[in-house]
Amino acid sequence: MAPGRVLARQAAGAAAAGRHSLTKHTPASYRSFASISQSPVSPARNHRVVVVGGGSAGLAISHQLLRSGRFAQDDIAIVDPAEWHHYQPGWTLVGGGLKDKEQLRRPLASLVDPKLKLYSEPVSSFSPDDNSVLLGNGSTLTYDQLVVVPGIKVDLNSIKGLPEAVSNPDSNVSCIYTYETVDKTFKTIQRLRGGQAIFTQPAGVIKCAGAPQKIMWLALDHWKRAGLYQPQQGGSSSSPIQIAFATGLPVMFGVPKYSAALEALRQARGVEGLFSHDLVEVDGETAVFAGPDGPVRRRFDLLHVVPKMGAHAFVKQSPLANEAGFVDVDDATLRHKRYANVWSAGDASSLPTSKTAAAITAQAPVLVRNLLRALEGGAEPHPGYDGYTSCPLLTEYGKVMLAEFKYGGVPQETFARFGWDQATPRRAFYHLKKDFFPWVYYKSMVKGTWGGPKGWIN
Ligand code: UQ1
Repeated sequence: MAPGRVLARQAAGAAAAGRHSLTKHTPASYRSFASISQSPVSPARNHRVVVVGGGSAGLAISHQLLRSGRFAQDDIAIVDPAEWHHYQPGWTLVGGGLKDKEQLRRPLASLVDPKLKLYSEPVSSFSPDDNSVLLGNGSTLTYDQLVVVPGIKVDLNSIKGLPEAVSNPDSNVSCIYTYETVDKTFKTIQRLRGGQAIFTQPAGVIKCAGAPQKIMWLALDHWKRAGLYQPQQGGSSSSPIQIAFATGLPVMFGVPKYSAALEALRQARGVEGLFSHDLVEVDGETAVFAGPDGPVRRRFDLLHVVPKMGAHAFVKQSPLANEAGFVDVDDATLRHKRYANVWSAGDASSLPTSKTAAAITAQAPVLVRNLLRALEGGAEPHPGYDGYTSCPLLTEYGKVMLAEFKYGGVPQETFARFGWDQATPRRAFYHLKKDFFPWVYYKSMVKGTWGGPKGWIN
């Protein structure tokens, strides 16, 4: 997961934050400026590095590049139309009533060093053969090196009936994956007094693959404390609330070690598992799934939906994309497989690992090192990324299972040195997730000085 991708542009407002000129030129006004400078077409602005995306990856990478000391004013540009940058890993905590969503966002412009040039514009298209990027206002940027990190799109429209259901304040349907809908989740959890609760996870790639069940574990704990949930004993269902986890996957989690621990929790806590059930429609108070043997309809009293996600159209339709629409980079060097001066990381990339901010702490230094080598004369990139990613899985209020792993689903646990098995949920990990990570993120990670499990860098 990575924050900062609310691409719907809002009024300029706080984005100005004093340091950058975010004045937007319409194509027409741009042409009139161009004609004053007697140029028939919009002049291209050249930057040594153009970074597309001001999310976790974009900010960490641009500031790490800047801190190398090898760049002058405006050598590096960031392109992102978003007014706000969001700490999205905190949205599960908002859904569980532990944080306010407003606390987790900052004006994007306030996070961008004044030595970087911020273009508050969407990208229209990439022309990697010409080393150029066309912006939504009709202007063109050219570059020596391009970093493509715009994240992925959370697609509420991928589920029939979902946009209407989540935006209806009276329905008990919500989603922690968008800023607009994240705070509805806790309201629905608080007002449910009985009946069937269903939490879904789609088939296909999503960011933070653990979040769909994190919110379920918090809800379960909330209802348990309120006396509304008891695990079913021997098939009896005296519990006022019943809980089902309906996932498009055949298992609880993609990494066998943590999947086994989560499956044991599911059984011990009496949660019904609907595996290989992919939500396709919300029809009033009925959820419709593509099940293993055909359509399955289940009535619900509360529904938490995780919709499908995928590449932004401007990436998918570009020469940079692979078949699935992700930026087609080498798994270890993060360099594009066909364009030697193009790089990617984070959610938009093809890297076959779980999409999280933790992954970016390991990816960014590798990308930066290799890009700097390329700028200096093309030494072969270093295959330094091993797929590290992490999912701090909230299993109840006060406990987190800190899943950490690399390519191949192989555990790589930072706290093994204390003799801890990280499949066991712990209070210390809860405080890392709830207090330390949000703090270090804005204090350090977006400024390019946080290396995740490696601690402070630069
Ligand atoms: C991390 O650095 C980080 O970013 C601030 C997270 O937040 C989203 C994480 O979830 C994790 C696991 C890390 C990795 C750092 C350590 C110390 C394990």
